[in-house]
Amino acid sequence: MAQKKPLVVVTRKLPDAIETRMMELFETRLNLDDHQLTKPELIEAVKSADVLVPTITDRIDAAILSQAGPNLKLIANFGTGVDHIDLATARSRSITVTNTPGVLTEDTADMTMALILAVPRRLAEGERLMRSGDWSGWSPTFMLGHRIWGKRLGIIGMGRIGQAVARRAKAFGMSIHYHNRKRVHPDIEHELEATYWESLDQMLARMDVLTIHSPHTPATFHLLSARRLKLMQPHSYLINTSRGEIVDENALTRMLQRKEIAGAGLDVFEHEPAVNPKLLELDNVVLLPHLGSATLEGRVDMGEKVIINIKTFADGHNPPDRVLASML
Ligand code: 8YV
Repeated sequence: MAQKKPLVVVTRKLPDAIETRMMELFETRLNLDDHQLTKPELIEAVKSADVLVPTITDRIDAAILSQAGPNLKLIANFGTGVDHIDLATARSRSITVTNTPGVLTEDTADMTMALILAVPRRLAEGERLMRSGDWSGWSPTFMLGHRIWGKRLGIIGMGRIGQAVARRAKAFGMSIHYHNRKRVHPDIEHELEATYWESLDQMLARMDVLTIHSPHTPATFHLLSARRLKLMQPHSYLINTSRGEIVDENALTRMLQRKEIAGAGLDVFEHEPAVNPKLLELDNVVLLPHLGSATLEGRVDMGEKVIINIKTFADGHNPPDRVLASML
């Protein structure tokens, strides 16, 4: 007898190829106009779905999960970070959670490298000047930035994305330093010629550029607190393509305003999509609207992973990308 197809509720618009395939495989409910689901809509989704496919824009907290219907057995997140999902409550309700690791590593590392170049070389500032029509011409001391070749890059979080950034930065002549909960394998340290800093505080005080690649967990919330940010040198830059909550955005903004650090490249914000309005007034920052993994190829790969996770689960097997709270 043919198995009943699971009802899969997708909260945001996904690439066409992914939505088409999902509709072939599952009973799929799409979000055609791509609006962010309201709380009542999210509750209605968890009440009826067998599988929920959320994204970072959906807060799947205990209150939402307490409304889940008996059929909801899988949350197949479209994205790697799962800080918007209450994993403990999901587990207590026997709901499996999966994510999409690996496929957005290179795209996110590319965007990080773009910011590592853009901020010290004043790329966005120069572009704004050109569009303003106010460029009066070249001069030897005009709009000087800073060289990145030969500088020290401090990577906070040396997982897949941190290592992919390190490879790129090494090719640009930067020396690689990192802080991680665990020291990485000696072969990786050797390949990247990377120096491990057990003490984040000590690393912060000695780097020219810092870049964050940790997940957002209770342990990393405001990891870069006002106190830690103050350890950075005045000529140094901060890049963040991970999660805004890891940095105290108000403290960072104050330091940028006072030129206590030289600049920042931010793709993520503490209260997305809101941005501290004072950041918008500053020239020494490059701000991007969470574009780290925003390539068509990456989003299709993420969708493929979601499909594989759902299909494997529906066929009665353990999906490949299960997220366990203990992994974070
Ligand atoms: C995605 C991300 O855009 O996968 C992640 O963790 O931060 C992003 O690159 C987003 O999370 C999709 O839900």
